[in-house]
Amino acid sequence: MNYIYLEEVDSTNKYAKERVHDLEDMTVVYTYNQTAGRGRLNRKWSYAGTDNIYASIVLKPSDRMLEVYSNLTQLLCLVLSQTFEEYGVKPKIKWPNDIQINKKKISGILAEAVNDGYKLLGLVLGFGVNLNTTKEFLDKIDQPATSLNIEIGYEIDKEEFLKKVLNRFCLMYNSFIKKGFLLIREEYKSRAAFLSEEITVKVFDKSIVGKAVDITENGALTLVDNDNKEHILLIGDIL
Ligand code: BT5
Repeated sequence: MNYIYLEEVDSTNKYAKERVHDLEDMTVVYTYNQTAGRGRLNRKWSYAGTDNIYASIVLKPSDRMLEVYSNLTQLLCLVLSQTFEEYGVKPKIKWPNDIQINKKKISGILAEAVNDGYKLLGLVLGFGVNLNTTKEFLDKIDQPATSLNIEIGYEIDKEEFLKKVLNRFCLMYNSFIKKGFLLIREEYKSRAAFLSEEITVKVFDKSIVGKAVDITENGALTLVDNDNKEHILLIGDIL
């Protein structure tokens, strides 16, 4: 892995996307001062202070987009969950891209692809993790949120946490690209929040209500609505 540390940046994802041509495969861009962090669909990732993680992994697996690349978010969700577990907590994955502890968001992932026509220039897998922050900060977020220090009661070494995540990711990455989501399906499902629960999923401007029954071989969420109709969702937000 190559490391690029930035003293301050607006967004590590934006930085990596703009320089994707020049960055090598398996490069991590990270900072402890991210001034304009981004979430999905133009949402924001709020800055929790210098003792938290703001990082983006640049990947260049091939020059065309394959379906398995869209599952890399889920691989990183699992890797982050397993890392949290090393600290004795029980994280849950809120499909498709959040990690929660005690039903509060502690980490989010933003996966983006950079293309030139049909050519894939690279993938940027960004993640933010709240490791050391305050209740005052978390209370200002517009959904329940938490931080590892608050969950376990002591300060977390951010460099060590980041290294653990990247080591785990590297160990699984090559076989994941070959074997796909199936490689981690059971591990992912065992940590998935909401399975067998009644939920509402927002897909763009449409809402679907139903029971979450499964995560498919491709990492899609299967929902069965009240008319017994099955919906297989590749994107969306569980409300
Ligand atoms: C995400 O989007 O959760 C993806 C977040 C990715 C952030 C990383 S940081 C490094 C890299 N560079 C970037 O610019 N971004 C990536 P989404 O699922 O859309 O969730 C966004 C929502 O999460 C917001 O609307 C808030 O409700 C909530 N949120 C924002 N900041 C938070 C925080 N620090 N902790 C917990 N929740 C937060």
